[in-house]
Amino acid sequence: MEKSYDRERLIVVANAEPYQHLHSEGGIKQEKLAGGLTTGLDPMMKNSNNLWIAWGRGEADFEVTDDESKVVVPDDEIGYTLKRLELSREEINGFYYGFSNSTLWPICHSFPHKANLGKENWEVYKKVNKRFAESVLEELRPGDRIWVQDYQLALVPQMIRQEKPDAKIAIFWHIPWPPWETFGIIPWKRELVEGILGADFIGFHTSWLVHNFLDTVFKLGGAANRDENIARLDSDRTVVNNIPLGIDTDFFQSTAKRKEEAQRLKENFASRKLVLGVDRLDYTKGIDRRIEAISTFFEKYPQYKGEVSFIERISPSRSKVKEYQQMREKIEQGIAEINGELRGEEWVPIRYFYQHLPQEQLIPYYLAADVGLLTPLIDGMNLVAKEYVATRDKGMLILSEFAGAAETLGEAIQVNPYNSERVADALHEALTTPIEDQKRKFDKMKRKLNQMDVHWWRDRFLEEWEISLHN
Ligand code: GDG
Repeated sequence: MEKSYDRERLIVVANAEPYQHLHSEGGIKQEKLAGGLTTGLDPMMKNSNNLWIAWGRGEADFEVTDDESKVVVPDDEIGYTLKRLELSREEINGFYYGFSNSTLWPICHSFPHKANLGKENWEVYKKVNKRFAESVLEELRPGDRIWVQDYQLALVPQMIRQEKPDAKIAIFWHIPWPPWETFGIIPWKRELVEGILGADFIGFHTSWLVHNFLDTVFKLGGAANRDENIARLDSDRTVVNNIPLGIDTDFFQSTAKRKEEAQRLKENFASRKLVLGVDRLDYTKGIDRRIEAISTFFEKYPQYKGEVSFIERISPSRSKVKEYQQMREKIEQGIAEINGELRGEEWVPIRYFYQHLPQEQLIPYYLAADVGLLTPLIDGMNLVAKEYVATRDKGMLILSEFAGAAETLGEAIQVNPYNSERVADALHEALTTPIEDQKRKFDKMKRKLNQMDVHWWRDRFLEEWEISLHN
């Protein structure tokens, strides 16, 4: 049965764009950007008259847009419209590197000591949120649904609501929502929560994040109904729900042609077993702790020397920020120490790659690895964990209990990423689990991932949003 929202135009508003345009030898080329948010939303935007509004940051982005800053993407299939906003250097520094990534990111991931609480960045954040809101208002037609994405745009729902009280607005928050005593540190906490509550409907990945958000509303003096998941501050009621982002399982399961590449990879590593970590460079991903755990593992279980190799694929991120450069150095030093101490003639304990790969090129790595080791200190979801499982029929997943994905992937070996002894034991357990048990666990996890894939997520979000409008 066709639902009313099938006919309505979807306007996604996100900081990140799904495609960027770059100069290449053969002219301007379009490149798909892989990040958690863009890989999740791109499939649901295709084949429609939908609109995505985002910051255009590719070097040739504005050479391909029309006089309304729009371009149709992707250029090789039926696409949708991408409208780009150009940000000045001052806006990029204050809004993106500043308030978004140096204030909200550390606070929401419960690293308050890393947060910059300077007022200047907050002022720029407000200004840029206003530009996004105005860009939506320019486009808005009756019946449109405005779906705001993530922490960079927290004020946009309320800014649109003030101009268009009847607009249909929702927001999905892709990163954690911290406990009150952490969120409360932000001097502009009330403005931020009021901004978000301009939406009719808010989605988080997990139930505990919904709980934290409702608690924040309550502590700010608002009404938070925990049975019906309803929040109200100085606003109309907003429904809050957990709808975990899924992946495009069909894409990850159509991997037959990648099996040969996976085989070649395996042969290159001169190891009986491979353990894989894939992360964006970030302190939340717990990469340095993982390196420590690998060292503990070889100390405690020396029988695996020469037998097991770790592959650490790190994708560059925020590389202009000094702290991220230092983090990279520390990780590389840790890896060099372990390799220097333990490596054999052919065998290398840790193979490290600092490079971003297009998503389809990650598949041979997923296929080649006997164990997936994803141990973020905290993560809204962690899509890589889901992708690793979806690609394979058997194997073992070791997953941080502080990743949102742990709420769905209960059959993974769940670990405290700070406890290197526990991670080392989990590795031993994973490497000795009989194939039949592995298959059983993977079968259960895959069933859930197939059922709760990215299309389910989109439909579920739109349905729940629709219901929230009528209650
Ligand atoms: C944020 C939250 C939340 C492609 N090539 C590489 C690579 N990709 C793709 C992966 C995956 C995505 O990027 C990474 O997603 P994650 O969820 O693992 O992590 P974040 O980028 O931190 O995403 C996160 C997500 O938003 C969605 O809501 O799950 O909690 O932090 O699809 O296939 N990833 C890496 N290297 C590559 O070369 N690491």
